[in-house]
Amino acid sequence: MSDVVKKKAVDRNRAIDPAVLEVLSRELPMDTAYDRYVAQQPQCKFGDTGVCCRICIQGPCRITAKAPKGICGATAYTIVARNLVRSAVGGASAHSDHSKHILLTLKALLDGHAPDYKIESPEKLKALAERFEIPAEGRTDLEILADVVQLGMDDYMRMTGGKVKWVEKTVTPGRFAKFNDCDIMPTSVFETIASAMAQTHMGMDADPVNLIFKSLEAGLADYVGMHIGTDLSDVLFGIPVPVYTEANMGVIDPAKVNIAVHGHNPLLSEMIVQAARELEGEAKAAGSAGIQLMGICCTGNEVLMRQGVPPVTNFASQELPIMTGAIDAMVVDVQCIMPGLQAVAECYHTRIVTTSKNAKIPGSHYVDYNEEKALDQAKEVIRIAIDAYKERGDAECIIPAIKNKVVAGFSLEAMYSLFGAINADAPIKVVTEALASGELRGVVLFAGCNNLKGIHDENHITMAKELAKNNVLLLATGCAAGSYAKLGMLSPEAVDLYAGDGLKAFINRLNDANADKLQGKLPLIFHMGSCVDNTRATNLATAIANDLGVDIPKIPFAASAPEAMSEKAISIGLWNVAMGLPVHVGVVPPVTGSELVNGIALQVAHDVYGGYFIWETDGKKGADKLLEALDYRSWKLKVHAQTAERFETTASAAW
Ligand code: BF8
Ligand code: SF4
Repeated sequence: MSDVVKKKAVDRNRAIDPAVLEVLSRELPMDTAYDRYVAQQPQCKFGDTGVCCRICIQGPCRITAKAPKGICGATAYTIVARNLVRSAVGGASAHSDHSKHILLTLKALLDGHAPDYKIESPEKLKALAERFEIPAEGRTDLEILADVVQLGMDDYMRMTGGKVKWVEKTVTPGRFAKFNDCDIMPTSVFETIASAMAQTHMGMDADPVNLIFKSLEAGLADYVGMHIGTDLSDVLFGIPVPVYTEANMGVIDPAKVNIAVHGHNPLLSEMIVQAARELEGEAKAAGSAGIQLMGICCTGNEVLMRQGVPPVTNFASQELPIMTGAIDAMVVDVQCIMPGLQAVAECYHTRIVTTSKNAKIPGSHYVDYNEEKALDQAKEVIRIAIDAYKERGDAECIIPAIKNKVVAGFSLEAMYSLFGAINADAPIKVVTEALASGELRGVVLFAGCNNLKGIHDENHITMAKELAKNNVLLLATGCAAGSYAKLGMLSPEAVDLYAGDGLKAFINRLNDANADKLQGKLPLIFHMGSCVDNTRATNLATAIANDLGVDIPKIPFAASAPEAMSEKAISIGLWNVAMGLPVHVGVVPPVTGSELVNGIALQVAHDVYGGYFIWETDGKKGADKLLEALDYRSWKLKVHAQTAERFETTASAAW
């Protein structure tokens, strides 16, 4: 092996997942994200710190000591803040576009144009009716649904005369007042997206503080989009309940037709699950042992938590399953789909099937997804995979024999059901009492992506082990959940291996109380779903705060995106800060080029919202900083509670 090849092989070893490392250790026919990361080094410092402006085509203007202003006179703080707003808008647009499709599918269902879909969960529909004070008594599900869909459409399209209901009805009274006081409540999702783009046009807002408030408004628009997506997906496909399965590349079965579903939107992938069951016979007639479905990224999370489909890998390694030679089709919908997939697939017999008119890849097979013929299209996709399987014939497949047990599907309703087995009258008290007694040191949500600026999966795993050892109740969504699934952290065995005594006692109490309901024991980390489902965790924080009679900034609850990558992670981070949570990010985002903007994110936000960002790239240090934040809140909570008791007053609203 030449020196050049040797150096490359070492450099691209940026992962801790043994299945990923096994594939990367081979001589591969095509580059992967790991190679391209190396090829991109060194990355541009102006972009990296946020001081590159390309908003008008006099630019790019880059801020340096020698040239501290853009051609128009914009300084670093304006440029950094404007870029931040536009990233938040990118995230909010992605989530809300996803959820808009769910909303429109329900509208089509009401209009009789979505024959393959139905209301899978009338109980979720009724819960939404109750939340929004929509009359349910004596009305059919479709009548109630019509009102819920209208409410969702209003929250997307209102131009004036009110603010988004999905925020008003799902946050604490304190948060609602705060968002109104700061004037960051969106009128509607589309209004915020349009006005934020206008506000950041050349020659518009130059005030960094005003821009940062707009980024938080964009964050709340993101929250609305996500929340609608979660709620309506539950109505359409069911509320997730615990499922037991496996994850990682060992789930690929060379004897079967292997189909990976990838992206975010469950509309088609749910149909593919159904079609796969119906076409099992055709797959067998083609000489295979059947159909093996598997998931990648958040579509993977969606079909994992509702259908038990095993996740094969997460974001950074999405190209590698194809390199086993055994993937017959990879069906993609929207978001986080690397364009590089097609070039890899072309080295094999694998078909990349794109299915969304706003996410096409040159050279891929395109199916123009349409809710009127969804099931037929899902069957078309499966037949494409069966044809590819036939083409595969006896070609060699090299599959890492690595898979781990997974327990997933912990919607908030599923969590309440677990808690309810201990305290049927007030399920949330199972958590708040464990927090008050010190059995649990806090609650942390792990969300977000992979980012090859770090070692793939390393921060996710390091931080989770550290926090579990310190008795923090752990929740996960998105590709964080993907890391935990494939590396064995969503298994009951991980409780014995990594949980501290308090966390172990807490989980075991739930195990004992729910033994008759569960197929097995509970996992170390509770998988709450895809990225769009982050609001499930926030709803838990809201319930904890309401139960304790305080606002969210007082509770020992935090969020972390140990390997954040996408604009969606930025918008999620922003609304989590506005919600009052400490938010750790394991990759430094492009805001450090302005001390003022960076200072607001790290410190000033705390004074206004009680939430703030922590940038820390080292996983162990990141975990320590979160523990410190949780402990500070627990200590203050105790002081507040004691003071309130002693002076017979309500807990103070300040933090
Ligand atoms: O929405 S976690 S890499 S797949 S952006 Fe993408 Fe990030 Fe994964 Fe899910 Ni979320
Ligand atoms: Fe340069 Fe101003 Fe144009 Fe940005 S908006 S590219 S800083 S001239």
